[in-house]
Amino acid sequence: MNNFEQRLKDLTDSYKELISKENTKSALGNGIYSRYEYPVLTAAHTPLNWRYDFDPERNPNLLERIGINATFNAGAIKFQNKYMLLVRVEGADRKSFFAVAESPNGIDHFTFWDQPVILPETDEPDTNVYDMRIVAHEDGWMYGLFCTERKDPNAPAHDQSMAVAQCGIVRTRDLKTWERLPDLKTPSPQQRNVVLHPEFVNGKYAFYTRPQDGFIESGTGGGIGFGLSDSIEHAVIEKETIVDNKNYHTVYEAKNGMGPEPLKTEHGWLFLAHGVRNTAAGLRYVLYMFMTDLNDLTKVIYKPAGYFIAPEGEERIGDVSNVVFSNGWILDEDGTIYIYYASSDTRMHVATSTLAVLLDYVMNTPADGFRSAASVQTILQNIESNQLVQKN
Ligand code: M1P
Repeated sequence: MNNFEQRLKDLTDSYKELISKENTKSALGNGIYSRYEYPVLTAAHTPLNWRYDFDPERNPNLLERIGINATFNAGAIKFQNKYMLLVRVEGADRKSFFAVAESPNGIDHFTFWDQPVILPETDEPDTNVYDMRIVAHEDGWMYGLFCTERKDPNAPAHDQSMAVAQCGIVRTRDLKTWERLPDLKTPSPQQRNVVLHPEFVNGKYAFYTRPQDGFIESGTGGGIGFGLSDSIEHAVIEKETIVDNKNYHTVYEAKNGMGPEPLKTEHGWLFLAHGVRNTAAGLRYVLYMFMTDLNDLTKVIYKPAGYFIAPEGEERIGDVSNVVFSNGWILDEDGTIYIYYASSDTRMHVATSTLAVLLDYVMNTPADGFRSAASVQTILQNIESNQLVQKN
């Protein structure tokens, strides 16, 4: 075997071993969800065919010609009985694109489809696209809402990072062919983390938004907003109502944003979101949960204090360290919930729970008292009720 053939064999063997690795639940957790030992997707999971030119004449040293940097922030949907992730794949050139990876069981054996999603563009080409939320709407389509980023036309020549983020919209019936619709229009100068509500509300399409003034800073905006549009083909929101605001001295002090689409339960709509606070080490992103009223989507009725998932162990390290981010989850017929989350803008993980357990968590975890003394009171009450339990 010559060097080319040997290297090809080594690459292929190592790729096959990676994608056939079984995932196992991590040891005793907090009872609310279980983490898994391995990430479900990394850059190394992307097909060799995307990265290598296999022609020995053109690529005698079998070099990687197209580098992939990360696989993260994936939308999720169950389709044709498979667990599908709409993955944000980021190349070494920093450009993100979408690709479908499927698994038979939701926790391992995730395999990318042969080619990335071919995303149609509007008249204004996207510079970068990322973080798709894929939602099966009651109108029969699957919609993908994502962030489309373009250079700010008002940026001075010395500033090459000023950008405008808006919400792009595509729809599909098979995850293969995608129809691009015009970008969402809202009163806010910038939008990220926009999610489509799965049902009509008063006969209109309902969106969760995240109004923000600048590309990174939410400024006077921030908070998870809500708005209605008559049409999805020309989606326009005239008025955004804040459902869940950023708040001083909480894990969502600097900004927050929607995760995946909310899940309908008998008690209310269940939400997973991310909260951001600033630290000396930079921004820290965690996930938190809340529930809104079944009939009034803008009314929060339960909200546990603090975070639901925070970065742990190797999750803390990556391209943008100290970040967990989720824009996809799947509720199975048996009540299992697969929460797909990315760590540090680098790789994808899964955590599993059940609807019953998450309802217990959201409805029975103490709310934030917003002061240290209130937190101590909550612990004292717990100690007192435990003493009663131990006496009986
Ligand atoms: O780097 C962390 C995250 O930052 C942004 O999220 P947000 O708009 O809430 O600040 C997004 O770019 C997201 O993709 C990224 O994971």
